[in-house]
Amino acid sequence: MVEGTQRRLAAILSAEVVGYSHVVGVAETTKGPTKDMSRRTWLTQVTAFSFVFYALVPTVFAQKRPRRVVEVRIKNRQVIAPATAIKLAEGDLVELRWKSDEQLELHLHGYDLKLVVLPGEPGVMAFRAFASGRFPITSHGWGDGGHGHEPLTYLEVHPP
Ligand SMILES: [Cu+2]
Repeated sequence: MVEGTQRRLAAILSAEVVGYSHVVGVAETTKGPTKDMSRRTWLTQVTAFSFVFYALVPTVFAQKRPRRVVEVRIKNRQVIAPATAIKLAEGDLVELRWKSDEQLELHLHGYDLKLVVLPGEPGVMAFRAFASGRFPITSHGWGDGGHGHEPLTYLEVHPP
């Protein structure tokens, strides 16, 4: 009974390791117990290998691009920070955090994102910079009305 369970466990574990070693490139562990290695020692190694594999998974995913956060401040109908265009790299995960002393409706051209920002209530535009280029960001209205369409600033997405 116990023997059977152990055999099943070993079968499951070795099947897992065959799959994982294919990915990781470790062939040694998949051969099963050698003559001078007990089944228990082999099982221990296989289990340890599985743990190592799972421990590595978050590291692999962590190598993706980090989220870029840019604080943008508007005062007297002008972008005062950042002083120049908002510069990003293509593929960046972006979060533009807007603060304004006056209500306005923002329009990020190209990406075609719109956002109403109220004074004292920061607004967020979150997106992936999938397209490179120089995109104007305009206001579609200040306060309760008024339709300005002069670029407030530009979003510059640089190719990799
Ligand atoms: Cu517009």
